[in-house]
Amino acid sequence: MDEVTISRAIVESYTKELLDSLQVDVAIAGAGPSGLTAAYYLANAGVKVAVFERRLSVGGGIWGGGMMFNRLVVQDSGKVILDDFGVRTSEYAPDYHIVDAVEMASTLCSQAIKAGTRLFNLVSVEDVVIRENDRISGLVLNWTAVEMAKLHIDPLAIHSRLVIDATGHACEVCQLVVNRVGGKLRTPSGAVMGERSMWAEVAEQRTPKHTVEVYPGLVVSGMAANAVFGAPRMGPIFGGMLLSGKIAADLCVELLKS
Ligand code: 48H
Repeated sequence: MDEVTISRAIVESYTKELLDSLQVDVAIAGAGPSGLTAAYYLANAGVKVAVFERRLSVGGGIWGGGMMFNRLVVQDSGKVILDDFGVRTSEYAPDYHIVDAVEMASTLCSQAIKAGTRLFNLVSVEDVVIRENDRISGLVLNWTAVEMAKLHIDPLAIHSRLVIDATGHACEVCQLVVNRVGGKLRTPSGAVMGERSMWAEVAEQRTPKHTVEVYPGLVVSGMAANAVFGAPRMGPIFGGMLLSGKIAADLCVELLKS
């Protein structure tokens, strides 16, 4: 085996995929449960989709389950989506299904990629691309290593017809729109309203409802949707994250038609 051939194979293959992702239909910031679910359904619908994930591992808050007990709970509506992915669940009580967090994280990731998602880990979204009509038209990216080392190195940008903010509690893309673009979000206050304390029942109802186009060209999903609209957190029940990812995908498919 020749080391240079191994290196060439890796560099060429990665670069080809990155080049092919400089213009996509949908760019997703964050590869947690909502981002991966959105990517899976988008890719299955034939949409060109790329996910950019800051961390080395994808799956966001799935892996650790509740307080490091690596199990999660989903409702019937979330189970339907896990069935689509081929993730096994076991019924604990009516409308409460237990899922192995490690199986869920690995399967969501594997299925999203097999469906055609381009997934770039170790890449952080540090800004948005904005156009005259104040439309979000892409993402500004840098290596996470650059971000961590605080190196003074300029980023690169990709263009997309739509962006999904699936960055979880921090709702980083929406924060960028408010703080850097000076944009008014489609929330009652126009700003990021901030996440509230835990109330699983209400939070789970609100996540799908808040999965909307929150700014022209920008859809918000998952925990970010609750954070942006001032809704409570829900703890380790993940049906809302999965449903939100699917709703975000369906919404993008509709928006791409216009
Ligand atoms: C690139 C980024 C950036 C960035 C962040 O936190 P996540 O798992 O998000 P969701 O919304 O899919 O799921 C939320 C869920 O995991 C959760 O935290 C719940 C249900 N909490 C309830 C509670 O009560 O606490 O994933 C977001 C991903 C992470 O992997 C981040 O590393 C990544 O987004 N990310 N990636 N550029 N600027 N910011």
